[in-house]
Amino acid sequence: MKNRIDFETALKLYDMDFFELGNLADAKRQELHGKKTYFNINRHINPTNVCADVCKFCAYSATRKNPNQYTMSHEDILKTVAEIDTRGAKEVHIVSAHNPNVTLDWYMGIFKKIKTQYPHMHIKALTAAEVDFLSRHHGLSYDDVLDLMIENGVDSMPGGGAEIFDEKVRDNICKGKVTSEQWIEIHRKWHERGKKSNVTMLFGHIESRENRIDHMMRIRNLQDETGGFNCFIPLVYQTENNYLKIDKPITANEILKTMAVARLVLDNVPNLKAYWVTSTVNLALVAQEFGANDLDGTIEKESINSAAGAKSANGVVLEDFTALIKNSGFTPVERDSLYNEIKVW
Ligand code: V47
Repeated sequence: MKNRIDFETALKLYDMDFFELGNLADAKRQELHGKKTYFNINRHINPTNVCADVCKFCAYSATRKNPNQYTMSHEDILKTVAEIDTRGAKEVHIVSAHNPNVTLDWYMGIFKKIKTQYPHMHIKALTAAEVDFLSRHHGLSYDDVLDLMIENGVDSMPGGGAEIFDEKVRDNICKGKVTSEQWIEIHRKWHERGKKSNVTMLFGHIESRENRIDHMMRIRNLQDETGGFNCFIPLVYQTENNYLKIDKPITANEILKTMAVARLVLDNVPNLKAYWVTSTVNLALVAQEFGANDLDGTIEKESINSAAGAKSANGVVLEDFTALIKNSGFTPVERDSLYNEIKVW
Protein backbone atom coordinates (compact mmCIF):
# COMPACT_ATOMS: atom_id res chain seq x y z
CA MET A 1 0.00 0.00 0.00
CA LYS A 2 1.27 3.49 -0.86
CA ASN A 3 2.28 5.88 1.95
CA ARG A 4 2.27 3.13 4.54
CA ILE A 5 3.89 3.91 7.86
CA ASP A 6 6.93 1.67 8.36
CA PHE A 7 8.36 0.48 11.68
CA GLU A 8 10.89 3.31 12.14
CA THR A 9 8.39 6.02 11.22
CA ALA A 10 5.81 4.54 13.58
CA LEU A 11 8.32 4.65 16.41
CA LYS A 12 9.12 8.30 15.64
CA LEU A 13 5.42 9.21 15.92
CA TYR A 14 5.81 8.81 19.67
CA ASP A 15 8.34 11.69 19.67
CA MET A 16 6.01 14.11 17.89
CA ASP A 17 4.30 16.94 19.68
CA PHE A 18 1.46 15.34 21.66
CA PHE A 19 -1.32 17.43 20.12
CA GLU A 20 0.06 17.26 16.58
CA LEU A 21 0.07 13.48 16.85
CA GLY A 22 -3.49 13.61 18.21
CA ASN A 23 -4.56 15.79 15.28
CA LEU A 24 -3.07 13.36 12.76
CA ALA A 25 -4.92 10.42 14.33
CA ASP A 26 -8.11 12.49 14.60
CA ALA A 27 -7.92 13.35 10.89
CA LYS A 28 -7.73 9.63 10.08
CA ARG A 29 -10.61 8.90 12.48
CA GLN A 30 -12.74 11.63 10.92
CA GLU A 31 -11.94 10.41 7.40
CA LEU A 32 -13.23 6.96 8.39
CA HIS A 33 -16.05 7.75 10.83
CA GLY A 34 -16.61 11.51 11.11
CA LYS A 35 -17.78 12.35 14.63
CA LYS A 36 -19.54 9.03 15.19
CA THR A 37 -18.62 7.03 18.26
CA TYR A 38 -19.86 3.46 18.22
CA PHE A 39 -21.00 1.39 21.18
CA ASN A 40 -23.21 -1.63 21.67
CA ILE A 41 -25.55 -2.91 24.32
CA ASN A 42 -23.76 -5.98 25.51
CA ARG A 43 -23.03 -8.18 28.47
CA HIS A 44 -19.80 -9.90 29.40
CA ILE A 45 -20.09 -13.34 30.98
CA ASN A 46 -16.98 -15.03 32.39
CA PRO A 47 -18.28 -18.52 33.23
CA THR A 48 -15.26 -19.96 35.05
CA ASN A 49 -12.05 -18.72 36.64
CA VAL A 50 -10.42 -22.16 36.99
CA CYS A 51 -7.35 -22.04 34.76
CA ALA A 52 -4.69 -24.52 33.66
CA ASP A 53 -2.42 -21.68 32.54
CA VAL A 54 -0.58 -19.15 34.65
CA CYS A 55 -0.27 -15.62 33.26
CA LYS A 56 1.58 -13.23 35.53
CA PHE A 57 -0.69 -10.29 34.69
CA CYS A 58 -3.94 -12.12 35.43
CA ALA A 59 -5.83 -11.46 38.65
CA TYR A 60 -8.93 -13.26 37.48
CA SER A 61 -7.91 -16.92 37.47
CA ALA A 62 -8.15 -18.83 40.74
CA THR A 63 -4.68 -18.97 42.30
CA ARG A 64 -3.05 -18.42 45.67
CA LYS A 65 -3.97 -14.72 45.32
CA ASN A 66 -7.56 -15.47 44.36
CA PRO A 67 -8.58 -18.76 45.95
CA ASN A 68 -12.28 -18.31 45.14
CA GLN A 69 -12.88 -20.76 42.34
CA TYR A 70 -16.16 -20.77 40.46
CA THR A 71 -17.69 -22.52 37.46
CA MET A 72 -21.17 -21.51 36.32
CA SER A 73 -23.73 -24.07 35.23
CA HIS A 74 -25.44 -23.76 31.85
CA GLU A 75 -28.63 -22.94 33.77
CA ASP A 76 -26.96 -19.98 35.50
CA ILE A 77 -25.55 -18.69 32.22
CA LEU A 78 -28.96 -19.02 30.51
CA LYS A 79 -30.60 -17.15 33.38
CA THR A 80 -28.22 -14.24 32.78
CA VAL A 81 -28.89 -14.30 29.04
CA ALA A 82 -32.67 -14.27 29.70
CA GLU A 83 -32.26 -11.17 31.91
CA ILE A 84 -30.13 -9.23 29.44
CA ASP A 85 -32.44 -10.17 26.57
CA THR A 86 -35.33 -8.45 28.31
CA ARG A 87 -33.10 -5.37 28.79
CA GLY A 88 -32.36 -5.16 25.05
CA ALA A 89 -28.79 -6.51 24.95
CA LYS A 90 -27.84 -7.68 21.48
CA GLU A 91 -24.52 -9.32 22.20
CA VAL A 92 -23.20 -11.71 24.78
CA HIS A 93 -19.41 -11.77 25.14
CA ILE A 94 -18.35 -15.05 26.73
CA VAL A 95 -14.75 -15.55 27.80
CA SER A 96 -13.53 -18.13 30.30
CA ALA A 97 -10.35 -19.29 31.93
CA HIS A 98 -8.84 -22.57 30.68
CA ASN A 99 -10.68 -25.05 32.87
CA PRO A 100 -9.33 -28.64 32.67
CA ASN A 101 -12.12 -29.99 34.92
CA VAL A 102 -15.11 -29.46 32.64
CA THR A 103 -16.09 -31.22 29.42
CA LEU A 104 -15.81 -29.93 25.89
CA ASP A 105 -19.61 -29.89 25.89
CA TRP A 106 -19.62 -27.52 28.88
CA TYR A 107 -17.71 -25.06 26.67
CA MET A 108 -19.59 -25.67 23.39
CA GLY A 109 -23.08 -26.75 24.49
CA ILE A 110 -23.89 -23.42 26.08
CA PHE A 111 -23.56 -21.66 22.72
CA LYS A 112 -26.07 -24.04 21.12
CA LYS A 113 -28.51 -23.48 24.00
CA ILE A 114 -28.21 -19.70 23.76
CA LYS A 115 -28.55 -19.72 19.96
CA THR A 116 -31.59 -22.01 20.06
CA GLN A 117 -33.41 -19.95 22.67
CA TYR A 118 -32.21 -16.48 21.59
CA PRO A 119 -31.42 -16.71 17.85
CA HIS A 120 -31.17 -12.89 17.58
CA MET A 121 -28.41 -12.68 20.25
CA HIS A 122 -24.92 -12.32 18.76
CA ILE A 123 -22.49 -14.69 20.45
CA LYS A 124 -18.93 -13.37 20.64
CA ALA A 125 -17.00 -16.09 22.38
CA LEU A 126 -13.78 -18.04 22.89
CA THR A 127 -10.47 -16.25 22.56
CA ALA A 128 -7.70 -17.82 20.50
CA ALA A 129 -6.10 -18.73 23.85
CA GLU A 130 -9.19 -20.78 24.74
CA VAL A 131 -9.26 -22.36 21.27
CA ASP A 132 -5.64 -23.41 21.74
CA PHE A 133 -6.35 -24.75 25.24
CA LEU A 134 -9.38 -26.76 24.05
CA SER A 135 -7.40 -28.17 21.15
CA ARG A 136 -4.53 -29.28 23.42
CA HIS A 137 -6.73 -30.57 26.21
CA HIS A 138 -9.17 -32.51 24.08
CA GLY A 139 -6.78 -33.68 21.32
CA LEU A 140 -8.51 -31.71 18.56
CA SER A 141 -7.04 -29.65 15.72
CA TYR A 142 -7.67 -25.91 15.56
CA ASP A 143 -9.88 -26.61 12.54
CA ASP A 144 -11.97 -29.04 14.62
CA VAL A 145 -12.46 -26.52 17.43
CA LEU A 146 -13.32 -23.65 15.07
CA ASP A 147 -15.80 -25.82 13.16
CA LEU A 148 -17.42 -26.86 16.45
CA MET A 149 -17.75 -23.19 17.42
CA ILE A 150 -19.59 -22.43 14.19
CA GLU A 151 -21.78 -25.55 14.45
CA ASN A 152 -22.80 -24.51 17.97
CA GLY A 153 -23.63 -20.91 17.12
CA VAL A 154 -20.60 -18.72 17.85
CA ASP A 155 -20.87 -15.67 15.58
CA SER A 156 -17.56 -13.90 16.11
CA MET A 157 -14.37 -14.19 18.14
CA PRO A 158 -13.19 -11.65 20.72
CA GLY A 159 -9.66 -10.32 20.57
CA GLY A 160 -8.38 -11.59 23.91
CA GLY A 161 -5.22 -13.59 24.51
CA ALA A 162 -3.08 -11.62 22.04
CA GLU A 163 -1.25 -9.84 24.92
CA ILE A 164 2.05 -8.82 23.30
CA PHE A 165 3.29 -10.82 20.33
CA ASP A 166 7.00 -10.29 21.00
CA GLU A 167 8.20 -13.76 21.99
CA LYS A 168 10.61 -12.64 24.72
CA VAL A 169 8.03 -10.50 26.53
CA ARG A 170 5.40 -13.15 26.00
CA ASP A 171 7.65 -15.79 27.56
CA ASN A 172 8.04 -13.57 30.58
CA ILE A 173 4.37 -12.69 31.14
CA CYS A 174 2.45 -15.74 29.94
CA LYS A 175 4.75 -18.63 29.16
CA GLY A 176 3.01 -21.84 28.16
CA LYS A 177 -0.15 -20.40 26.71
CA VAL A 178 -0.99 -19.89 23.03
CA THR A 179 2.08 -18.58 21.15
CA SER A 180 1.93 -15.49 18.94
CA GLU A 181 2.17 -17.58 15.79
CA GLN A 182 -0.61 -19.86 17.00
CA TRP A 183 -2.82 -16.89 17.95
CA ILE A 184 -2.40 -15.48 14.45
CA GLU A 185 -2.95 -18.90 12.84
CA ILE A 186 -6.22 -19.40 14.72
CA HIS A 187 -7.56 -15.99 13.64
CA ARG A 188 -6.40 -16.65 10.06
CA LYS A 189 -8.37 -19.91 10.04
CA TRP A 190 -11.41 -18.17 11.57
CA HIS A 191 -11.29 -15.43 8.91
CA GLU A 192 -10.92 -18.08 6.17
CA ARG A 193 -14.29 -19.38 7.32
CA GLY A 194 -15.78 -15.98 6.46
CA LYS A 195 -16.00 -14.96 10.11
CA LYS A 196 -14.94 -11.75 11.84
CA SER A 197 -12.90 -11.20 14.98
CA ASN A 198 -11.23 -8.51 17.07
CA VAL A 199 -7.64 -8.18 18.23
CA THR A 200 -6.29 -6.80 21.49
CA MET A 201 -2.91 -5.66 22.79
CA LEU A 202 -2.10 -5.68 26.49
CA PHE A 203 0.21 -2.71 27.15
CA GLY A 204 1.59 -0.63 29.98
CA HIS A 205 3.56 -3.40 31.69
CA ILE A 206 7.11 -4.51 30.74
CA GLU A 207 6.77 -4.05 26.99
CA SER A 208 8.61 -1.35 25.02
CA ARG A 209 7.26 0.98 22.37
CA GLU A 210 9.09 -1.19 19.83
CA ASN A 211 7.14 -4.23 21.09
CA ARG A 212 3.86 -2.36 20.60
CA ILE A 213 4.73 -1.34 17.03
CA ASP A 214 5.84 -4.91 16.25
CA HIS A 215 2.49 -6.14 17.60
CA MET A 216 0.60 -3.69 15.36
CA MET A 217 2.69 -4.67 12.31
CA ARG A 218 1.88 -8.37 12.77
CA ILE A 219 -1.82 -7.47 12.97
CA ARG A 220 -1.56 -5.31 9.87
CA ASN A 221 0.07 -8.17 7.95
CA LEU A 222 -2.69 -10.65 8.79
CA GLN A 223 -5.34 -8.03 8.01
CA ASP A 224 -3.77 -7.51 4.56
CA GLU A 225 -4.22 -11.24 3.97
CA THR A 226 -7.72 -11.79 5.35
CA GLY A 227 -9.49 -8.49 6.13
CA GLY A 228 -11.16 -10.31 9.01
CA PHE A 229 -10.46 -7.95 11.92
CA ASN A 230 -13.25 -5.52 12.81
CA CYS A 231 -11.52 -3.74 15.62
CA PHE A 232 -8.24 -3.17 17.44
CA ILE A 233 -8.45 -2.88 21.22
CA PRO A 234 -5.44 -1.70 23.23
CA LEU A 235 -6.01 -2.94 26.80
CA VAL A 236 -4.33 -0.86 29.48
CA TYR A 237 -2.60 -3.12 32.01
CA GLN A 238 -4.33 -3.11 35.43
CA THR A 239 -1.84 -3.48 38.24
CA GLU A 240 -3.63 -5.04 41.21
CA ASN A 241 -3.78 -8.58 42.66
CA ASN A 242 -1.41 -10.27 40.24
CA TYR A 243 2.20 -11.48 39.96
CA LEU A 244 3.54 -8.89 37.50
CA LYS A 245 4.96 -6.08 39.53
CA ILE A 246 5.27 -2.80 37.68
CA ASP A 247 6.94 0.12 39.43
CA LYS A 248 5.60 2.90 37.26
CA PRO A 249 2.08 2.56 35.87
CA ILE A 250 1.70 3.87 32.32
CA THR A 251 0.73 7.56 32.02
CA ALA A 252 -2.39 8.93 30.34
CA ASN A 253 -0.12 10.71 27.90
CA GLU A 254 1.49 7.42 26.80
CA ILE A 255 -1.92 5.68 26.56
CA LEU A 256 -3.29 8.39 24.27
CA LYS A 257 -0.13 8.42 22.16
CA THR A 258 -0.42 4.64 21.74
CA MET A 259 -4.05 5.02 20.64
CA ALA A 260 -3.03 7.63 18.09
CA VAL A 261 -0.11 5.58 16.78
CA ALA A 262 -2.41 2.55 16.45
CA ARG A 263 -4.96 4.58 14.48
CA LEU A 264 -2.24 5.63 12.05
CA VAL A 265 -0.35 2.32 11.74
CA LEU A 266 -3.40 0.09 11.46
CA ASP A 267 -4.60 1.72 8.27
CA ASN A 268 -6.48 -1.45 7.27
CA VAL A 269 -8.38 -2.08 10.53
CA PRO A 270 -11.60 -0.06 10.45
CA ASN A 271 -12.27 0.48 14.16
CA LEU A 272 -10.18 1.46 17.18
CA LYS A 273 -11.76 0.75 20.53
CA ALA A 274 -11.00 2.76 23.68
CA TYR A 275 -12.04 0.08 26.12
CA TRP A 276 -13.28 2.22 29.03
CA VAL A 277 -12.96 -0.73 31.41
CA THR A 278 -9.16 -0.53 31.34
CA SER A 279 -8.66 3.14 30.41
CA THR A 280 -11.43 4.63 32.65
CA VAL A 281 -14.47 6.27 31.05
CA ASN A 282 -12.87 9.72 31.31
CA LEU A 283 -9.76 8.79 29.36
CA ALA A 284 -11.83 6.83 26.82
CA LEU A 285 -13.79 10.03 26.14
CA VAL A 286 -10.54 11.93 25.52
CA ALA A 287 -9.28 9.07 23.34
CA GLN A 288 -12.09 9.94 20.93
CA GLU A 289 -9.85 12.87 19.90
CA PHE A 290 -6.81 10.57 19.52
CA GLY A 291 -8.24 8.17 16.95
CA ALA A 292 -10.70 6.04 18.91
CA ASN A 293 -14.18 5.67 17.39
CA ASP A 294 -15.61 2.89 19.56
CA LEU A 295 -16.18 2.71 23.32
CA ASP A 296 -17.25 -1.00 23.52
CA GLY A 297 -20.56 -1.03 25.36
CA THR A 298 -22.55 -0.93 28.53
CA ILE A 299 -21.02 -4.32 29.62
CA GLU A 300 -23.21 -4.60 32.75
CA LYS A 301 -20.76 -6.82 34.58
CA GLU A 302 -17.17 -7.76 33.96
CA SER A 303 -14.84 -9.98 35.96
CA ILE A 304 -11.41 -10.26 34.28
CA ASN A 305 -10.20 -6.66 34.34
CA SER A 306 -12.10 -5.69 37.48
CA ALA A 307 -10.23 -8.45 39.34
CA ALA A 308 -7.02 -6.53 38.56
CA GLY A 309 -8.34 -3.18 39.76
CA ALA A 310 -10.53 -1.80 36.94
CA LYS A 311 -13.71 -0.12 38.20
CA SER A 312 -15.88 -2.04 35.76
CA ALA A 313 -17.62 -4.64 37.86
CA ASN A 314 -21.04 -3.00 37.35
CA GLY A 315 -20.88 -1.63 33.83
CA VAL A 316 -22.29 1.78 32.91
CA VAL A 317 -25.87 3.08 32.60
CA LEU A 318 -26.85 3.46 28.95
CA GLU A 319 -28.31 6.97 29.24
CA ASP A 320 -25.29 8.25 31.19
CA PHE A 321 -22.93 6.70 28.65
CA THR A 322 -24.60 8.28 25.62
CA ALA A 323 -24.84 11.65 27.41
CA LEU A 324 -21.09 11.58 28.11
CA ILE A 325 -20.32 10.84 24.45
CA LYS A 326 -22.59 13.70 23.34
CA ASN A 327 -21.21 16.14 25.90
CA SER A 328 -17.70 15.43 24.69
CA GLY A 329 -18.66 16.53 21.18
CA PHE A 330 -19.28 13.19 19.47
CA THR A 331 -22.35 11.38 18.16
CA PRO A 332 -23.23 8.17 20.01
CA VAL A 333 -24.20 5.51 17.50
CA GLU A 334 -25.42 2.15 18.72
CA ARG A 335 -24.00 -0.58 16.51
CA ASP A 336 -24.42 -4.32 16.27
CA SER A 337 -21.50 -6.66 16.82
CA LEU A 338 -20.46 -6.45 13.16
CA TYR A 339 -20.57 -2.63 13.11
CA ASN A 340 -23.88 -2.21 11.30
CA GLU A 341 -25.52 0.96 12.64
CA ILE A 342 -28.67 0.42 14.71
CA LYS A 343 -29.55 3.80 16.16
CA VAL A 344 -28.16 7.32 16.53
CA TRP A 345 -28.71 8.32 20.17
O1 V47 B 1 -7.01 -11.56 27.11
C1 V47 B 1 -6.01 -9.87 31.77
C2 V47 B 1 -6.68 -8.97 29.51
C3 V47 B 1 -8.28 -9.81 28.20
C4 V47 B 1 -5.38 -8.03 32.71
O2 V47 B 1 -12.84 -8.48 21.56
C5 V47 B 1 -5.89 -7.72 31.45
O3 V47 B 1 -14.32 -6.90 21.79
C6 V47 B 1 -5.50 -5.50 31.78
O4 V47 B 1 -9.90 -9.52 25.49
N1 V47 B 1 -4.96 -5.74 32.99
C7 V47 B 1 -9.74 -10.18 28.14
N2 V47 B 1 -5.96 -6.48 30.99
C8 V47 B 1 -10.58 -9.00 27.70
C9 V47 B 1 -10.62 -8.89 26.18
C10 V47 B 1 -11.62 -7.99 25.55
C11 V47 B 1 -12.21 -6.98 26.28
C12 V47 B 1 -13.15 -6.19 25.66
C13 V47 B 1 -13.53 -6.37 24.37
C14 V47 B 1 -12.94 -7.38 23.65
C15 V47 B 1 -13.37 -7.61 22.24
C16 V47 B 1 -11.97 -8.20 24.22
O5 V47 B 1 -8.05 -9.06 29.39
C17 V47 B 1 -7.28 -10.92 28.31
C18 V47 B 1 -6.07 -10.16 28.79
O6 V47 B 1 -5.33 -9.65 27.72
N3 V47 B 1 -6.24 -8.89 30.90
N4 V47 B 1 -5.48 -9.36 32.90
C19 V47 B 1 -4.89 -6.97 33.50
N5 V47 B 1 -4.32 -7.19 34.70
